Amino acid sequence: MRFHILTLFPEMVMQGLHTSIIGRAAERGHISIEAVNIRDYTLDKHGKVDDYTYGGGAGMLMQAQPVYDAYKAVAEQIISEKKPRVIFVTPQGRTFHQGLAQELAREDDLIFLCGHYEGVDERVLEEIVTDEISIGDYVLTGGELPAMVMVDAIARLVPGVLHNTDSAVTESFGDGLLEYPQYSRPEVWHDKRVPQILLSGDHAKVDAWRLEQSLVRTKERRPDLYMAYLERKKG
Ligand code: 9D3
Repeated sequence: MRFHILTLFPEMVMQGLHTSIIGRAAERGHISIEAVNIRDYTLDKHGKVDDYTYGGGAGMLMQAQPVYDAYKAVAEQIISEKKPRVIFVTPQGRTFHQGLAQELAREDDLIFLCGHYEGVDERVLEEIVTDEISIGDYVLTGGELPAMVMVDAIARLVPGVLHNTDSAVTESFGDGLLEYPQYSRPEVWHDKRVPQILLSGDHAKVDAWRLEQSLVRTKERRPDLYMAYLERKKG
């Protein structure tokens, strides 16, 4: 999988991602990450990439030309036959979730467009964007952190990125349930004992206890996930 991120802050994106487990996977060649500076593609002699909005109103808008030319430069380098999905990260998009991460992890290339200022000229979005995605209902200062969140969630699902191959499947959200509580040494800490069943050595009983804990937690904390789990079990 090759990630291409169109942004005004390429160093922020590269620093964040290369310091994580995802950076190690990039070094090992399972994925590649490039951040393309949209400003490098402006035709404005002062390096300007924004302008006032027609119709008035506060704030500046990212102009179509530099965004389009940055996209073109990336698209021309792509070796895959398949047309790449172009994800505009925006509060107006549908909300990112694990199922979408799984779907996107099957692509050869993904292009992310990070907006800034008050937004991006609609005309270039119409021409290049295939998906508009948000990471949730809160206001951030730019699309870089959302793009990094999505790259992290998608990259760890690419085969070979995580060493423990089944950890990506059995964790929270893999089966739609929250995780059970976990304990390590010592057996007693601050007068709190590790649940006795975990010391029993009876793996079947341990598995049953963990499933029950997952169910109780999910029902209490995430009734939405619990209902979906019950629906799936009914089939
Ligand atoms: C309050 C400002 N808004 C109205 C003028 C527009 C606005 C533009 C750009 C609000 C936030 C942003 C920056 N955020 C993103 O680009 C973004 C985002 C987010 O803020 N929250 C959750 N997901 C995403 S994806 C991209």
